[in-house]
Amino acid sequence: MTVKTQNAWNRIRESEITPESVFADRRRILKQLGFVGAGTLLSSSANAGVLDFLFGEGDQAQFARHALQHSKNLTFDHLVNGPLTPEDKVITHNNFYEFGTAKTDPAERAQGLQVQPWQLVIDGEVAKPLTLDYDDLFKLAPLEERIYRLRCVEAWSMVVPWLGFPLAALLKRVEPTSKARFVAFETLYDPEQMPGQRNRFVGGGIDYPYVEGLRIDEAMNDLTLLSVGLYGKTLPPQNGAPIRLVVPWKYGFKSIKSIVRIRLVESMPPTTWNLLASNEYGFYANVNPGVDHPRWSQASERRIGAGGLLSAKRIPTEMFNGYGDYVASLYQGMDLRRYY
Ligand SMILES: Nc1nc2c(c(=O)[nH]1)N[C@H]1C(S)=C(S)[C@@H](COP(=O)(O)O)O[C@H]1N2
Ligand SMILES: [Mo]
Repeated sequence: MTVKTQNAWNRIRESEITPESVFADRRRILKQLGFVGAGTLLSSSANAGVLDFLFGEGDQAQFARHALQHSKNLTFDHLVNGPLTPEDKVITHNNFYEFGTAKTDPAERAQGLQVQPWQLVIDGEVAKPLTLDYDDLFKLAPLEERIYRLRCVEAWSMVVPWLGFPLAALLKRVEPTSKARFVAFETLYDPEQMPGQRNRFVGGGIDYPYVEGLRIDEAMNDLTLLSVGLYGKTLPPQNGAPIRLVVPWKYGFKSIKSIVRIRLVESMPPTTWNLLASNEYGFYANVNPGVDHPRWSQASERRIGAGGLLSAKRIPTEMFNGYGDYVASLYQGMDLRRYY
């Protein structure tokens, strides 16, 4: 349920995160319509009503987030090299192509996402299939805060305090059969709510729904998290409300958002970015500074801090994003150049 609120973030929203070109364009339109003279501030209170009328900003109520009870899991903290990425950056610099391909699109366009009711189905090669409602998502296991690095294949990274529980806790409950060798994930398909699913250009050419997958041993690894929140509260839509995957040793595109189905399967499931460009994105997608993306190096990354992406410092990228102690054994004997 969305609730209209007027918090500080909402008030600074227009000037902070609207791309400069869009901002200038609105100004031009308003000027042509005779609403503002040169030098008039677009967001002045005198023009606010006109803005609401023209662009519906007044209806774009902020998605309501709730505080979540949790404990802190410090097990992996020693692997986090550097300060947290500030919350305002984590929730305004996003990849969620269902809402558009620009980094600011999800925060601007996803605020109305309906997450209640929600259904998450877990089925396939399991003894006890399960259907979860919205409230169930928060009761499956005790919620932990885990601070993880997130490394996007585009060579930027963040440090995020997620709230969630191990995917393994959910998988154990449905009792995978001996045939279950992979886990397939699927994002909500709802073109009415997701403009990128209505229009191929807006959605970056992806065939929706967005799908992802893990090998079962990767899925059962301690690090693999189902996240229902960040920074102490439920997830905002742009970060994958109400529930998303977080796999910190893999490129960010494996961490699929707004999940409606988890299916245990016998053979390797198709994955969205691999379907789109198999020479650029593999099934495994382990962070690996030694294997470059065909169009750019993966040797270093820009860590997004208080200044955002533009002032972000370049730092060396670590094998398995620094989580090798926990996951390198999963890939023993595998040629990671071939299985990228
Ligand atoms: N359904 C869906 N999940 C997605 C994406 C997407 O476009 N659609 N983008 C992925 C990519 S490329 C990254 S880097 C992360 C970004 O997560 P964040 O916006 O919470 O930082 O989400 C991943 N999950
Ligand atoms: Mo990404």
